[in-house]
Amino acid sequence: MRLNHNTSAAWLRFLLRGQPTCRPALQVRGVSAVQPGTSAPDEAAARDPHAPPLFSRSRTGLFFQAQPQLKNPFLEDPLLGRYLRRHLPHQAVFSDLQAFGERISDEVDAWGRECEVNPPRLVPFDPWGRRVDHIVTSPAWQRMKELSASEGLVAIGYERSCGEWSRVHQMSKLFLYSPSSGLFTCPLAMTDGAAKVIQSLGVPPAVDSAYRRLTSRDPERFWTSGQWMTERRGGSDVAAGTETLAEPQPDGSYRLHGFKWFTSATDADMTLTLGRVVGRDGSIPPGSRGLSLFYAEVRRDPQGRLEGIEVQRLKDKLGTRQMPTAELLLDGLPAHRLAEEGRGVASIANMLTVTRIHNSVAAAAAMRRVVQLARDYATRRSAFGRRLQDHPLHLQTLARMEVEARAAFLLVMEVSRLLGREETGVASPLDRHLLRLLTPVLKLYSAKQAVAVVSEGLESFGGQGYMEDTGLPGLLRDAQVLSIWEGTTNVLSLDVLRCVARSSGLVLQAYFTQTQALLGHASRLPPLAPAVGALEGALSALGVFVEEAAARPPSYLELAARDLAYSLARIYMGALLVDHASWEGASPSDTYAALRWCEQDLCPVGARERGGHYDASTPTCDAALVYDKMD
Ligand code: MFK
Repeated sequence: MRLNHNTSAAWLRFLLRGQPTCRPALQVRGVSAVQPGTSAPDEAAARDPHAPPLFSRSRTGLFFQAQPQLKNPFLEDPLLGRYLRRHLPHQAVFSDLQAFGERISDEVDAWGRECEVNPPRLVPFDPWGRRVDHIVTSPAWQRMKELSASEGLVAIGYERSCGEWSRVHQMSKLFLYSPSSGLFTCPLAMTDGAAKVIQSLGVPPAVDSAYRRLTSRDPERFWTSGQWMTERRGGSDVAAGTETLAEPQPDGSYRLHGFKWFTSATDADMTLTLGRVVGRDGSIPPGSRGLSLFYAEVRRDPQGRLEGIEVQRLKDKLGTRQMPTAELLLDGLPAHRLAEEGRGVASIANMLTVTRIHNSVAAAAAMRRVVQLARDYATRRSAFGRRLQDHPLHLQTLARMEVEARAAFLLVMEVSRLLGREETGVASPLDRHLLRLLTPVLKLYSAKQAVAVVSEGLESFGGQGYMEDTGLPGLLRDAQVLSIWEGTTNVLSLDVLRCVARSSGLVLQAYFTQTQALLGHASRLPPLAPAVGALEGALSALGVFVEEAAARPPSYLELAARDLAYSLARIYMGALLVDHASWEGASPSDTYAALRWCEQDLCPVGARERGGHYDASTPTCDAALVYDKMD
């Protein structure tokens, strides 16, 4: 390529820009380029000329990089503040979040770190050879349980002191807590899910006391729950994967026999799990309709001993190491059936909704945390003669991360709002359809965003982002699980198709109606016009796809499922950003975020359809590509 004079002059100017021509680097006995903006220049300038040289055997140099500081995560999040000011302007909620944010930066974050460096371990035998299967957790993990109770991290959702906005209050609090929680948000998600299932079954007498414990603010009474769904045959295909058998007992209870392959937060006090009730004639009901829902207490005496459970081993995981995840042999575990026989999967549907929202809170919170730390670090770290915050390219990268974090946050709050409306009996049919559709969409999309944003965030700390003892790599390892548990991206994409089909398209109708409503006010505001235009275009492309899809074979829709879910996510997130920016209390940065978000391909399913990605020939071509052979 030949450069013309103007172009090469421009490149030359770029290359020379920022070179410290009029600001010579300090030269201290062989140590050059001490960066301004750090403590080193002043110290170096004040050095005694007779002092021993830097980096001699007794000295390690004067420069130490200032580390990123975690400040009160509530006060550091203007979007959360504005969102609450708009929708939930209760002083009590602000005070609660501010005080909790203070606690997180002052003490809780350090406990979370302790959970990471002092992970749980299994003690299978006592000194005299008796099997005890004791899961030893750190004192910090136990403090997290007390904190969760006293801060009402589950209770808020059930006390409902903010009415239909109570879930927004609860999820805001979890959003602040999650990255500092040492993964205690995992047992909280399952605890919340279990409470929700029990509540939706009318709180059967057998679990009344358990329900009150799960939703208690008293650390002495508070219980956590497990959610044992995964067996060796599989995690996604629960119907085919569940081999656990439930033997009816004369008193109406059951004994469970099976092998649970992935039981997270195994130190929980109780669990909900699935099994197949053995008939009088020894028959075992097959398939999804053969699954029933059971409640079991994990620790049945004050010493916390297990009955009918053997812990095979603790899992060796990429992340979430703070939390015990075990393989369990159920060998006659006493249990109660909670719902009608064969209604197991349908009965836990509420749990899936709640835990998937928690998963998304964790995803949005991980993004928010890494952006907060990265932007703080950019004020402390200098390179090439300037602070990182003064490098436009670095700032652009942080701004792109910020846009992703904002979009995810707004969708998390939207789905939490819908859940709150449903639970307080004020949800319209449109709200209920939206909740069903947006829950898997939110979960699958925010999890992917979290991995990408946290990975990008680590890069902004340079090599330090890769160092375990900074605590930063753990953010990435923990984010990676978010797209896997509680339904993988593809399983959730298929769930989107399923709820469209089961509602005869009503969930999509609700989606189009609500998205247009969100754009309504903004369409009159000129600064938002490009974003509104892009969203209207994307919505219309989506409409065309949906209309034509009705005549397509299931195989076509299955191939389109992931792109469809991504399109639903991007368009709805865009509409929420635009709606938020159109509120009179919004800031210019809210408008900027909406405009930036809407510059991407908002409807990938349209473009991919035009590219023939869902045609009948695609699986063959995909297989040929994936299994390409050496010539
Ligand atoms: C920080 C956050 C931490 C979060 C905690 C993480 C802890 C980790 C623990 C785990 O990972 S536990 C394992 C999680 N496993 C999954 O999420 C399983 C993924 N698989 C699915 O989601 C499958 O789609 C599912 C098992 C639900 C489907 O099974 P089936 O047997 O194909 O169910 P089917 O026949 O489609 O539906 C059965 C009933 O459930 C139907 O109701 P009806 O019988 O009344 O018609 C469905 O409508 C209903 N249903 C299914 N999925 C639903 C649902 N209802 C509402 N929402 C849903 N998502």
